[in-house]
Amino acid sequence: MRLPVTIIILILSFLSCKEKREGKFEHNKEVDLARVPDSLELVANTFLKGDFNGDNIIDFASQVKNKNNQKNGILIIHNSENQETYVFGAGKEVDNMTDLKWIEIFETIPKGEIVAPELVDEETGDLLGPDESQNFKLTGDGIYMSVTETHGGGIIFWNGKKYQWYHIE
Ligand SMILES: [Ca+2]
Repeated sequence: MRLPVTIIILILSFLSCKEKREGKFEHNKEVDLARVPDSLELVANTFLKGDFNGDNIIDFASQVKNKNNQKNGILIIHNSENQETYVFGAGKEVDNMTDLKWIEIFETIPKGEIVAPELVDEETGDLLGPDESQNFKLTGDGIYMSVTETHGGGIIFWNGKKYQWYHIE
């Protein structure tokens, strides 16, 4: 009795595999790293998985180094049909920085958390605490980065249309 059941299960799983393979795009598939721009190389052991754009499909992020200018940054690749890629730093400006070589802590912040940027006194440069008027409840997982010693850093998060940066202390 066991054998026929096993065979049926095998046939069913074969059929479902076939369906997926013929489908236009497999959402369970890993992001295709051939999408990494030629100018960038991935920094080892800095990969992050998370649903950064909030569509319930796990995306890819990593620290990267630009081979042309040696500047570091962040690469995000959406696990979607078009595998959209986004680069911050590595020569591209984000919050007046083009090099994110200072990152030591690099991790995800779960969607649903509320984030706010640090309020900085424009004249004195004093840190005044989180600006709660800009509170944002993350709709996708955020990417948090900072320097270990000073805790200065930021968050990159999807605001529904594009990625946004908040300075965090
Ligand atoms: Ca996603």
